[in-house]
Amino acid sequence: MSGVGEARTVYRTCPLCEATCGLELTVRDGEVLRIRGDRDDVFSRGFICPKGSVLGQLHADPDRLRAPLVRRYGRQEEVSWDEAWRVVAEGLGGAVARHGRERLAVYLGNPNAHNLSPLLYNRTWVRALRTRQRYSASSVDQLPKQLASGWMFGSPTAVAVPDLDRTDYLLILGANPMASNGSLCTAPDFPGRLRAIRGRGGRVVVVDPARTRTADEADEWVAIRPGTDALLLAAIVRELVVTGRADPGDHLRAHVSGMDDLAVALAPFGADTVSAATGVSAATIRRLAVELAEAPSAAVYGRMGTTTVAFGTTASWLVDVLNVVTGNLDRAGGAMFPLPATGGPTTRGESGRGEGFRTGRSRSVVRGFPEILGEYPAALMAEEIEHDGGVRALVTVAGNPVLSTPNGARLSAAFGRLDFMVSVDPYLNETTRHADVILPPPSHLERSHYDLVFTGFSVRNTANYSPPVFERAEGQPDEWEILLRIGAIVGGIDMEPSAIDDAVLRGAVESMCGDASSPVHGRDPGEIVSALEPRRGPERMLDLLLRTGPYGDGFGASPGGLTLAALEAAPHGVDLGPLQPRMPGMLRTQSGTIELAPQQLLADLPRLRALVDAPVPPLVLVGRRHLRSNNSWMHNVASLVRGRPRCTLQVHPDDAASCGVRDGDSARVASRVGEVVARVEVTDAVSRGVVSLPHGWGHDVDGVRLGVAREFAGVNSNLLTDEEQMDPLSGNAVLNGIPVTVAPAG
Ligand SMILES: Nc1nc2c(c(=O)[nH]1)N[C@H]1C(S)=C(S)[C@@H](COP(=O)(O)OP(=O)(O)OC[C@H]3O[C@@H](n4cnc5c(=O)[nH]c(N)nc54)[C@H](O)[C@@H]3O)O[C@H]1N2
Ligand SMILES: Nc1nc2c(c(=O)[nH]1)N[C@H]1C(S)=C(S)[C@@H](COP(=O)(O)OP(=O)(O)OC[C@H]3O[C@@H](n4cnc5c(=O)[nH]c(N)nc54)[C@H](O)[C@@H]3O)O[C@H]1N2
Ligand code: SF4
Ligand SMILES: [Mo]
Repeated sequence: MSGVGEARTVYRTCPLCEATCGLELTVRDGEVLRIRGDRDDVFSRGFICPKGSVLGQLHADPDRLRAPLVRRYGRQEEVSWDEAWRVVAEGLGGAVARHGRERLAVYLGNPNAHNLSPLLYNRTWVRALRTRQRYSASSVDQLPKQLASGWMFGSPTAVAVPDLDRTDYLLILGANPMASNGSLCTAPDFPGRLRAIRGRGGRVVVVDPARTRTADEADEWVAIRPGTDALLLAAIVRELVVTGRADPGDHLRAHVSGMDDLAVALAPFGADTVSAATGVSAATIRRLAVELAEAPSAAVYGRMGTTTVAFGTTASWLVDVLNVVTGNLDRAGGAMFPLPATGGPTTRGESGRGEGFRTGRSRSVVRGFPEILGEYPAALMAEEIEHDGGVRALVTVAGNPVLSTPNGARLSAAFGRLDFMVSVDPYLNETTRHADVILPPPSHLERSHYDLVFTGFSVRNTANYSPPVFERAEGQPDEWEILLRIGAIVGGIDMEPSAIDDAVLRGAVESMCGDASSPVHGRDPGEIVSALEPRRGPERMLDLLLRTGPYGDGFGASPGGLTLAALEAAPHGVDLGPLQPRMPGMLRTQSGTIELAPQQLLADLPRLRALVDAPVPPLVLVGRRHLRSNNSWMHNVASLVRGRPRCTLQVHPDDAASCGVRDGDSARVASRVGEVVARVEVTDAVSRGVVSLPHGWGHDVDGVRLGVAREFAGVNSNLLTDEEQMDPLSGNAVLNGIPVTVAPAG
């Protein structure tokens, strides 16, 4: 450690969103003096957004918990770690002993995906709980995309991303990367990469019910009625089929199955048929089909607006069908598959074929909904708690479902009735206020970082490791140690986290040594374990994955290959080059083909056809994001929330007039499940019949410890979203297109 007063410069990947920007931090004595974009970062080249520069404020936030809290007589009080563990053992262990494991639930929130500890150890500790009551933010987000990918390509991790830096034509549906910086498409400086498409003569088209900043930057904005993208996409695909333009291309033709079935199944979705329901003219639909077919290269990219709707899986499937039938899947400038340095399900095992993707190994108790990816939909959590014999104990890790999942009021009430709840979280917020024990993780600057997830969704293959900036405070365990200890307590495993880590590592090495596709196949596991000395914890696991990954040194098999040591010596990251074609080797379907017409999706098409004639609600609610906000949990940083209020209800001028509300008024917004009073912003940036409210707000509830956020409280849009509304294929919540009424408040 440097002496008093000495400033030092360190480099670090931002852990806040999927863009994974490189940051340059100037720090002194446990304090951050300045953060700016790292100009030498191999991927982000100096780009930074306003959130990336507040890691110092988050670290120093007096409301950030630095010691565990235990509820005593209705109040959460600071206690020592030893005391907290005693209460967890008694409370959680006791609840499981009394009620059984199936009445213990787990909810994993979004920051898990940005954090090495849970990414490497969730499987271990969650499995030790031996409960099927598992939930996560996936089912209020990207789950439909993963399900569609699972059925088409055989693996839910096989998500095609637009090859942003080389494409000539980008069709964006339901994403606003100018605010979100991109999702399932890791691209630091997404704005710059978008402008570059147009700069090189390409074209960008945005399909969105709102004229977003991204739509403003595009060549064309196509206003669509919320929830109808699947119809639009089906009509574009059908148009290509009937005009004889549908062709996967020379590179892919032999690896595609189901073209004929697809053509028959989409026959009912003519451009004229879907036009009124989507609000997109038949001429526009036909033109988009021609443009996509004729562009030298093109990529179709769908995000939140296409997944968090009643046809989320169908729309996600059709996005990739469109990429295939325009000949753009798996080729430069099209939609491609990254090859992450740590490998994954599509790099291991037999090449080009697999077991396919299965769901439904268990069913939720109340609605009998099938498990997908080992989880039930987050929208079912309340009902699974409320019934007799329901969930009695809960562990949340890095999640705030009261603000992020539908019908937050019902869920909050259900949480209040639990026997015991543990939250691993740095804040006492709308969700964790229900916890009997809150276990705080180290700050984002006290832990190491590597993007295990987002390198799998990245527009360029790169690898970048960041060591902790600051040492953890005395007594503060690392997050993986917290998680493994919870698993051990509930699982009745009498082992320290370090010993569990040893066992998990040993198991992983043994399985690799027995896997014919691994570079260490046939080697002595003991030799590999020794070669990883003296590393422990996430670093040791990461080194193992890197060295056995597609660019790895294979523990000597490929001298000069990637290791964690090589990344430690490269603080600005290692560039592994542009995306490369990966078909057909990455397929894991049973057929060994890209399945264009999965049975489950075809069987559901009559429901989509019925949407054509369904009554149209006069006013529906959609969500939006703002660059200075990040889901629910960064509103306690003053520099991000000051200024113009951001939690406003955007209303089209015509709708404002017919509802009798004016700009700046308070309006009562009501849905089937609840109501909120929000400040009105009249703007023609939303289409007629659509109102928009951001999520993640509503911090003025009793018992939260968020001094700043409380002042800029806003309202919780998930008091309006409806837990009964879901995509029936994936169980994903419908967060866009909620029927609402708007009236002057009071
Ligand atoms: N600044 C900031 N960045 C973030 C986040 C954040 O909260 N703030 N959150 C991060 C997370 S967790 C995620 S998943 C990503 C999400 O990243 P994006 O997917 O880019 O998310 P949004 O900005 O919500 O954009 C969704 C868009 O869909 C539109 N929309 C709504 N309904 C429909 C519809 O039916 N059809 C179509 N075509 N469009 C529709 C909305 O108007 C909105 O413009 O952002 C990440 N980045
Ligand atoms: N209406 C509507 N609802 C939405 C959305 C929408 O567009 N509209 N978007 C959805 C999407 S895409 C997502 S991803 C979800 C997010 O849903 P959640 O993941 O449930 O919610 P977040 O707001 O991300 O809450 C993150 C929690 O993690 C804590 N945290 C932050 N960093 C760490 C860490 O390093 N370790 C630990 N242990 N905890 C940490 C924070 O304090 C906070 O409590 O919201 C969804 N909800
Ligand atoms: S765009 Fe995302 S990764 Fe980059 S600085 Fe902002 S929050 Fe961090
Ligand atoms: Mo998300």
